[in-house]
Amino acid sequence: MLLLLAFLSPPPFQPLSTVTHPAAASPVHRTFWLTGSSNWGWNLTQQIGPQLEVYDRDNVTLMLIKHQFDGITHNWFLDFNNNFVVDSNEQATSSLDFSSTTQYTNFTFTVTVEGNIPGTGSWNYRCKYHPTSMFGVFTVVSTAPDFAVTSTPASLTVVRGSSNTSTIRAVSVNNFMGSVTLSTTVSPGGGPTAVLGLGGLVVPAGSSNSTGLTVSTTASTPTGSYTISVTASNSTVSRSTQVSVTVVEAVSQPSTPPVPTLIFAGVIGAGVIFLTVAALALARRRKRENKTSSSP
Ligand SMILES: [Cu+2]
Repeated sequence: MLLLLAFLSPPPFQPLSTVTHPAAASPVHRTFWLTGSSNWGWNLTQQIGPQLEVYDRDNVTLMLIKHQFDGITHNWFLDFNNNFVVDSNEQATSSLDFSSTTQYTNFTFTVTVEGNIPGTGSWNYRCKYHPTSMFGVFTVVSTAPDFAVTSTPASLTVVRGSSNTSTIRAVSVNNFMGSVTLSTTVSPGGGPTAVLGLGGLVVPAGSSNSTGLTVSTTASTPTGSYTISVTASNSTVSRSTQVSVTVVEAVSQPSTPPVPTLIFAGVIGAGVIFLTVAALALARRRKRENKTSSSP
């Protein structure tokens, strides 16, 4: 009875975390620990197993063991064409059969893109004997020098008749070092114009460089949404970023009439004359009062 219950509910087992997020783009030895169960999948995940992530040329070791409540033999493999069976080109990624509940079976292979792995990307790993209940995702990340392009901000609002700017940045990926040329396209046509501050950027290894993208409109540019694609390319690679542009109607503001300089000068002049006359009149009156009071 107890044994039956153990099969009906997942056994008290803590799934091992086997996901790695590789930081270095150089070959690394990575070890993943996987416990197989035909009923509960890899590491008792029940559905999709742990995601395994590696870089091209990494040395990968799988530590494979059978779960204690599982009575069947397993075998780990990469199913590149997703047909649930080990094909000839998948043999190199197929482990030995394992059925021990106490001793790990050690399977080591070196990931080589276009060698034993068809390319960078993701594939399902499976158990050769239980391919539908025991599977997960195996991801191979490229180590090839590359670059990315970003736009900050990625969306701009431009008031009709004015302009706005975004910063375009080319970023080194996997230690890429070199120069890239920049180009822009605006769609649909007939909208704003896009002008880059520089026609190309030098990208230092492990760093980035940027230039400004000025998006200009005239009073007659149709309002609406536009997409500006900025493409950075060298002889082998092209990477793009998009800037969403919304051209809006200029908000009509209440016009403030200009104050003519003449009126302004006239008012000041009149004030000066008034004050002068008033001061003279006051002085004359004081003099007269003084005369009156001083007479015997
Ligand atoms: Cu299996």
